[in-house]
Amino acid sequence: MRRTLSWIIGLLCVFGSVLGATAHAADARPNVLFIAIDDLRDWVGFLGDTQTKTPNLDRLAARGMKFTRSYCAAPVCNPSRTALLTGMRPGSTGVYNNNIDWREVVPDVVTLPLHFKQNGYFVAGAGKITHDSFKRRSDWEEYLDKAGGVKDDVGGVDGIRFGAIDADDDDMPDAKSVKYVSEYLAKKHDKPFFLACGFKKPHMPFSVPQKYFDKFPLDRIKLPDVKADDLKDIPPAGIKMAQPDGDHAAIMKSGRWKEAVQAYLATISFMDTMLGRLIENFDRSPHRDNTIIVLWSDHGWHLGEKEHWRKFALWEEATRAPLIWSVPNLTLTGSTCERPVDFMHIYPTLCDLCGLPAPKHLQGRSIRTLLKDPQAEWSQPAITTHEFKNHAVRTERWRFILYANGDEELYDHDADPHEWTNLASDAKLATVKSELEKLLPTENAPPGKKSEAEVKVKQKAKAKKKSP
Ligand SMILES: [Ca+2]
Ligand SMILES: [Ca+2]
Repeated sequence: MRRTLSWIIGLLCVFGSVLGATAHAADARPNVLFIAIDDLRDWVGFLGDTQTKTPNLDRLAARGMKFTRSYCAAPVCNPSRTALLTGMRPGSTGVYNNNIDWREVVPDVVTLPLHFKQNGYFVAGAGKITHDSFKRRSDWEEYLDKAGGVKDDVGGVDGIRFGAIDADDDDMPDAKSVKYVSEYLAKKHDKPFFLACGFKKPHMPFSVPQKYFDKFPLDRIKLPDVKADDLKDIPPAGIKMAQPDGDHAAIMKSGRWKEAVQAYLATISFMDTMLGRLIENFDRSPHRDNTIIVLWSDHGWHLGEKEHWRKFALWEEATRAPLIWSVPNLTLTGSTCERPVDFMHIYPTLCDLCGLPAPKHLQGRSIRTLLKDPQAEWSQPAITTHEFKNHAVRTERWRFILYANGDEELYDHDADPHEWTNLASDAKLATVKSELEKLLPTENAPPGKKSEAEVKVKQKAKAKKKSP
């Protein structure tokens, strides 16, 4: 009898501790602060740019791990964000541009925030996380839907919009997003959270209060390094992406290149200031020691390199985008990882770090080993896709671009960090090229149906431009 009793008590104890451990483990899961930035290229101090002013990004990079070779999956807002948030590449979904509604193409996909919600996290966000036209509110428990705004389209050169505005920091949508997220951070919570803060700047218009322009006097602005005949060795498919007769021709004609560069720098500085507010509030919060921070920008930006402006291309300027990870008890302070990564890793890595199962449809891999040891073995390249069947692959040394029509570009970053000399026709590099080609995605889904709402928005904008 006594033995039976002690056996029962023993069993109860085991049961109790299992239950207790489960409850305890659930409580101990880390929170996630997910920070998305719109159109921020590699003009940040922590990647070596000396003209930009990004003290807060630099400080955040210094507390965790910065990546020197981080690339978007697509150099356009909607396909980049769709790939990151669904875990599927553009070639798998057919979401190649801003006019394709991912919600219609992959309606049942479990996105990153939805996955966290389904696994017991409180999931909330503010600002731009998905492309603005294609929000899916049901993925979130709470979302700051309307951050309001100021009239900020004050001029520019054709499609390149920039100019100082008469506004206070607090009037800007990014300030409202930061406030919303900070208020959540200030409180204690029963459940772990996944909290997203999507900055809208430095996306165009490059329009922020005058004080940010004043930090960059026009007579001291340094234009990007460009090679005058850089397009000479670029095949027709590349020229078509560069569109030298478009934005660049207009900027050159206007004589306002330096002003545009100044405005982009001012807009980055504004965004950095807002990030500073967020991190300051985070550090004061009760969550600072148990929260993973991941910060990424959805793609890069050209400001005249290859006579190209904006994103929409497969070169370094359009595809390289800042990436920072800060993971408690994992990333070393001030560490740097030089392995090439694209943003397909973010979804599986967050699952891995938070103890969530990784959904089967995810195409990237967790980078936990790199977060622990930035020099760890890593065989994956970074891959970027722009429009149907145009791909770029980036390894530590090379960039290889293969366009849908078979045109090619090959750059050796050891010798040519600006990608000025296309080596694709160099017979000595034929093997290098074919090895790189093997790394490209083989799946090339036809483009998804264009969203009617987006087509209408475009038509309206066109009509507006034509009328005086
Ligand atoms: Ca963007
Ligand atoms: Ca060239």
